[in-house]
Amino acid sequence: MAGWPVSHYGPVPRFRPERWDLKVFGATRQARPHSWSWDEVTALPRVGVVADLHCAQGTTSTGHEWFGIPAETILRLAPPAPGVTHVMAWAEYGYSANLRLSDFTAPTTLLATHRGGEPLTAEHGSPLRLVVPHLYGYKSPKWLRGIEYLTADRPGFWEERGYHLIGDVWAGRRYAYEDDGTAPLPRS
Ligand SMILES: Nc1nc2c(c(=O)[nH]1)N[C@H]1C(S)=C(S)[C@@H](COP(=O)(O)O)O[C@H]1N2
Ligand SMILES: [Mo]
Repeated sequence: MAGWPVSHYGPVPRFRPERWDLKVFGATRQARPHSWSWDEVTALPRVGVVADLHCAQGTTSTGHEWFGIPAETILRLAPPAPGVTHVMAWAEYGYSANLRLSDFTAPTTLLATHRGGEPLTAEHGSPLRLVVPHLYGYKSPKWLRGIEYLTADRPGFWEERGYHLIGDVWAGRRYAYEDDGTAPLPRS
């Protein structure tokens, strides 16, 4: 798609609906995992959010009309245990991104199925990707498959490699070393 660069690590997975599920696991209130089939996911109410996508490596693409399930809905359907402070969003092939619970439940955080009125393309995360507009792109996993509830923060894929644990666009924090001291320094 013109004006929308593709950026990710590793191959683009193939979507097989019959083998696909979305799992919520970790510290759930009922101490058991929840899972949804693709049909169940697409039966959930969806909303639109217009937002830009800021890659921490410099490219910004603007004005995406995302359409998807508010992340808050997932929290309501699969409530977290009282001590949950963060989530790890898991994608195909083990890609992951940690988020504060408050970033995950922000009103503009979506589990997106569409962009610009069309289903997501494979390169951009089909069938489902997380969109967290106020954080850098590495916090918006494409090919989303799971949400793990955490009772303590833990670095995800890029965060383990020196990227910032929170990744706030407006604070300009891309790397752990740009921090104010609330996150560990990158390992060398
Ligand atoms: N599964 C997965 N999701 C990912 C990535 C990745 O490597 N793997 N890269 C992230 C990064 S760094 C960015 S900037 C955005 C880019 O999204 P786009 O290719 O749709 O523009 O995807 C994010 N989601
Ligand atoms: Mo990125």
